[in-house]
Amino acid sequence: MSTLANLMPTAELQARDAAHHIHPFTANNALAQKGARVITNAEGVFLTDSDGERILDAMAGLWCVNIGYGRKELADVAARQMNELPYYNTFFQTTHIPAIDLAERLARLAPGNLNHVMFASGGSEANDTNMRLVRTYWKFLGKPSKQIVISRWNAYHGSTVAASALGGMAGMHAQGVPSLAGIHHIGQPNWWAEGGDMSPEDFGLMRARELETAIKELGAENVAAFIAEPVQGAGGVIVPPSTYWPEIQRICDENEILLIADEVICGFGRTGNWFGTNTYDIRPDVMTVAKGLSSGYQPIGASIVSDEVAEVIGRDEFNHGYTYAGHPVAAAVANENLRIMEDEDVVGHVQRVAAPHLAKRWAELGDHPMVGEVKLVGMMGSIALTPQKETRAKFASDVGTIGFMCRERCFANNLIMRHVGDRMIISPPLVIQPLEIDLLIARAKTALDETYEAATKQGLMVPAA
Ligand code: PXG
Repeated sequence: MSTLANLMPTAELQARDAAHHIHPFTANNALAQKGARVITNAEGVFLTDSDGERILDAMAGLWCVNIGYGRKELADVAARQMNELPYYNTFFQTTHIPAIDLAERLARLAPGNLNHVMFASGGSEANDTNMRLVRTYWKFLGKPSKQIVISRWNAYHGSTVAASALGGMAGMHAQGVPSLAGIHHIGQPNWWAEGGDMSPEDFGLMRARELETAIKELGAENVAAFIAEPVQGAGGVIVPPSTYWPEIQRICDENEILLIADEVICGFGRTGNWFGTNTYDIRPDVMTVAKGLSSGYQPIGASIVSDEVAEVIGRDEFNHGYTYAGHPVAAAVANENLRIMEDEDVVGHVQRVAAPHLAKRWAELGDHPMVGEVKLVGMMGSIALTPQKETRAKFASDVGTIGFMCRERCFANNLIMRHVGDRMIISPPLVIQPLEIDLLIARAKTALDETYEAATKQGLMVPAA
């Protein structure tokens, strides 16, 4: 296998990285001391680092490399498109073939009447678009007071100013997010952490009805939309109780509120169907997509909107757009990625092979002494670490202490499994094969055993008071 980058000693690459490169969501000074792991190439579900270690990537990059690494077709399409038309915009009465092809394909794949696509370069940008789009929709309809977008605590909708305000990550709100007027948050359907003595079903209903209460308090005449991920991803793969989505749909329908499904993670097969919207039988007016759209091979995102929303937004000029919206190279690569997904029936592979095998093996982790809740929808899963599963106890140590320890043990065992607080999460490439799933589980068990041993030795297996 050819390697382009690891001609230099790892320590030297790390030193140069530390000297000039600021990493996202990272305490950079601490990382500089330790040195970042240098990833040099990848194939299938495996990454290779600059020391030649092969790492099983159970996060598909950042929830995005759905068809796996090393698909030459995508590189070929990118090169061809670069030679033919490397760039042109679609602002001023022009268009190009990759944007036409991709918009048409997305309209065919997206559920229901979601037939119109506005492009962006990623999920954050697409959610910024959505924020302005739903407000402009109501303005064009003669209801300009409908401006508030309701979201949820512990939601992730991106890192731009609007998207981070829309999201519900406390750590992000604490850092430079202005309190954008017109965003309101309600609780999340996280039964394990917040459900108390309620049954998951009752808790799901209660959390959904917080939307109804919020709409009543704010006035339906002031609310533009509700935005949510079908399954919260970055929040820790929080799978909502079965009662949650039907109730949310009812409330949106009865109150003339647009529903925005943020499918940036759930889209393109992740939940076992083309969209999370299919899995939960949701009828959104707007869908945010990115990540799996191109399997991460190019930066691209989009808002996919209903016939009705598109008609209204088309009544006048919508003063919005990004230079790279529908970039021809990104669009061509996304289109080829989706062609492969369709021709190779990747969603069928998930339904028939990968998800059933992963479900069986992932459930085994529930036998581990420090694993509580075990959740999996299609190919996104989580386990809650706990010092006492019967009581769903949190650890006495700071949130994330044990999760971080476990992630470090995964990393040391050549498995990429993330932690969110004290939950461990996975989202492997959809093309993963059963033997690779077995390896994933074996490494996860080793990492859990090592974490348990260390936590016990350090006296950390203690429930919070
Ligand atoms: N919506 C959702 C649901 C996402 O998961 C975005 C929007 C923003 O997309 P872009 O392409 O602008 O990043 C995301 C992104 C993590 C992590 O730590 C998750 C994301 C991004 C970065 C880190 O799990 N999701």
